[in-house]
Amino acid sequence: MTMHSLTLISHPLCPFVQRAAIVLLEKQVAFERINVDLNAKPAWFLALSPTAKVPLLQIRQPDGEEEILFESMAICEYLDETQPGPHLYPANPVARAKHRAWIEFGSATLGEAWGYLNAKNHASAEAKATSFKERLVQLENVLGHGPYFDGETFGIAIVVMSRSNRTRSPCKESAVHRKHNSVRIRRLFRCQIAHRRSDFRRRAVALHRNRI
Ligand SMILES: N[C@@H](CCC(=O)N[C@@H](CS)C(=O)NCC(=O)O)C(=O)O
Repeated sequence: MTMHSLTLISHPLCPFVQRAAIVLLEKQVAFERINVDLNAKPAWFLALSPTAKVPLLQIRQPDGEEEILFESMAICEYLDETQPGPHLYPANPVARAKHRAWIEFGSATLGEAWGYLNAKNHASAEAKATSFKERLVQLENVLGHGPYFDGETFGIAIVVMSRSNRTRSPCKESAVHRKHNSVRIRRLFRCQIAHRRSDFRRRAVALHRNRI
């Protein structure tokens, strides 16, 4: 294993960043974290990020060579392939393809939650909430007895699905409405993935300690 250093260029609330951070923690890989102000993106960040989005993973080799990766799932796959520890994708190609497909589904579900929290009017909020809830039911069904996507095995798909529950409302609407929204989001997720078993709670505590 090459002795490179890893820096996760982040934002504290970003669920896409949290995916990469969970994989790093799960694999027990040391990394640094730099938070970027997404409301005032620094020039160095814009120069590194083709999409102007977090996360970025900066990989520094001992010889000074540096690589930058963007897109959370590309980062997670790179980490899974290069870092020691249990693999977070299944070895079986069919199972792996299913994981990737449900990861896409999980990302789109996150988009619905975001759309709900940022809805400009009641009608679109309701439409987003409905489709969000339908997707949660689908996720709940595919999880079966859990606690993870593949039963007892912790994997990348559950990482992606579970991070949506940290979504918070940005400040587009009044404080009261925001509070109402975030209570509703929590309620929507209550039956979901995050606290299924004590093992997941242990991981949640580790995440909290690492402030991701
Ligand atoms: N598809 C990207 C999405 C990343 C993303 O949307 N990041 C948000 C923060 S959660 C961001 O950086 N937004 C800044 C912007 O859109 O200006 C990924 O998976 O990495």
